[in-house]
Amino acid sequence: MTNLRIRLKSGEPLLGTLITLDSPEVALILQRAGFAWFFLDLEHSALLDLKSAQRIIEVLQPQGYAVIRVPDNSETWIKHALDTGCDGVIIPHVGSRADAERAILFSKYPPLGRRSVGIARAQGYGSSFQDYLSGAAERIAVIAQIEDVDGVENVDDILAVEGIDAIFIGPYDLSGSMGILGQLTDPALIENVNRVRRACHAADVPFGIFCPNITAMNAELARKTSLLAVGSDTGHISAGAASIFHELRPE
Ligand code: 3PY
Repeated sequence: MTNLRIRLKSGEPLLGTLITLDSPEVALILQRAGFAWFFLDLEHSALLDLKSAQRIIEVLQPQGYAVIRVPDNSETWIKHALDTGCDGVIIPHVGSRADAERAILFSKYPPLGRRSVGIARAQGYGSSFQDYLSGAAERIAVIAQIEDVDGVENVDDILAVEGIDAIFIGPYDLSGSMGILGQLTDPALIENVNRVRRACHAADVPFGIFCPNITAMNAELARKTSLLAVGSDTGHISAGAASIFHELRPE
């Protein structure tokens, strides 16, 4: 399968969803439903840890792309996450050039960064060690999440950092940082999202966004957005179950 970095560059939309449950089965069901990439949310889920994330990645690859959102932009989290063999990392709250440079420093092997060398699933537990080391720069996507006003203000500086493979908007946190938490249709939020979108297009860097629902996702698809995540595993289960009761017609 084409690696995630190359796939992102193709500009063809990639549809995914958030994974928050410690369940390879649920992830597999969502993959069979059609999702192509998976946003494993270690920033927020109390159920996912690196071990459960790796088990989920094992069932999703190679048919799908699995990306870990690390809890923070730290060397320890990023190197542990990448050693699971995921296809990329999402770094939350990238607000400045310095934040973007840190993410690259910790995600890329030398000479671009200083990721240290482990012997884990990513490296085939040693069996494909050299291949992984030489292919990692080409294969692993580093996705910077812009979800604060600072990130919007500094988007051009963030995009200028070599190694940033895509930008992904967190609309909820962005709305919170603007003082309009959860108001995702507010024109001021939409303008900030579009500002980042325009900067990504100008820099030829893939643009992505979290979509709370299918209406938002269709609107993004119409705009040819590259990287889309709609809803979450728990949300899909909940909506599926609720639809039974909405449509129930007792005699
Ligand atoms: C947000 O909307 O803030 C998110 O981080 C969702 O990915």
